[in-house]
Amino acid sequence: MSETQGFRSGFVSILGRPNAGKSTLLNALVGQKVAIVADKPQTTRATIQGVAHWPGAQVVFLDTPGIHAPKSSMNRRMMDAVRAALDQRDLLLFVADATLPFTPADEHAIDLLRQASTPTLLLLNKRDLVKDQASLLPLLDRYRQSFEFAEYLPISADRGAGLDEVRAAIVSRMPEGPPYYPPDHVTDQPERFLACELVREKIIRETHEEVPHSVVVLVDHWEEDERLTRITATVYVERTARRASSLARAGRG
Ligand SMILES: Nc1nc2c(ncn2[C@@H]2O[C@H](COP(=O)(O)OP(=O)(O)OP(=O)(O)O)[C@@H](O)[C@H]2O)c(=O)[nH]1
Ligand SMILES: [Mg+2]
Repeated sequence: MSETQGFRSGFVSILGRPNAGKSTLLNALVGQKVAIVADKPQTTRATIQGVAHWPGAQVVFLDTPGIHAPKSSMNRRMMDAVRAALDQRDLLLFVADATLPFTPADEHAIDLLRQASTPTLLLLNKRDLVKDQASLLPLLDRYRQSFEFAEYLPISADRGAGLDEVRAAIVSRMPEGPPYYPPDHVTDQPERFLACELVREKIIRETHEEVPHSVVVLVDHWEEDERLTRITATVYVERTARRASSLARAGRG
């Protein structure tokens, strides 16, 4: 009997419209924060890998930018990243916001699923914000009319509600195979990128209007001693009048 017999492993992409809660779900499934989260659309700009190590299974998740009609070159790059995340996946998770009605923009997002022909779970997120859970049924039906999902699960990624069912639905669809990564591998993001992302998250959360979308954060200095990691980063915004510098300090361990 081989060592990996019965072990399951596979690749799963998390897709959906901006602000649906994809990155929140990634963090919840992986069990730690690998992607930044904010209540503004287009928080995630590139695909972010997060690896979940569960008993008997390893799942390599890819979080993606929200599906939207691209208007700028950055938006086009974001949509290229979404399309790339559809390739060679064992399963897709389509995250939708339970508090919003079904619109043509949802139909447009689902068009991408049609091109992929990969089994897809519909995860109707933010169910904690819906007082009357029965009202979710017509919305689920509307999604069902548009596309034949493999399963329909109302969840709250934020609160962890319904995630046991999600994990079970994912694992049951992973092929048998050995783990792809060692147990301590959680993300492919370099520490420096994560530091920049955490600064960007705070800026997105604290600013409004055009600022959140024009922010770029770059690390200038990275200094580690036994107790502390000192990180100096510069925050760039599109207009020079808004240029600012920030010093972020993070404790280690
Ligand atoms: N009430 C509630 N809020 C949630 C839930 N899941 C996510 N949110 C909030 O929804 C907002 C968007 O969450 P994100 O995880 O950044 O959404 P996203 O789909 O990754 O967004 P983009 O990266 O911009 O496409 C944040 O304010 C989250 O805290 C949930 O289950 N319940
Ligand atoms: Mg995101």
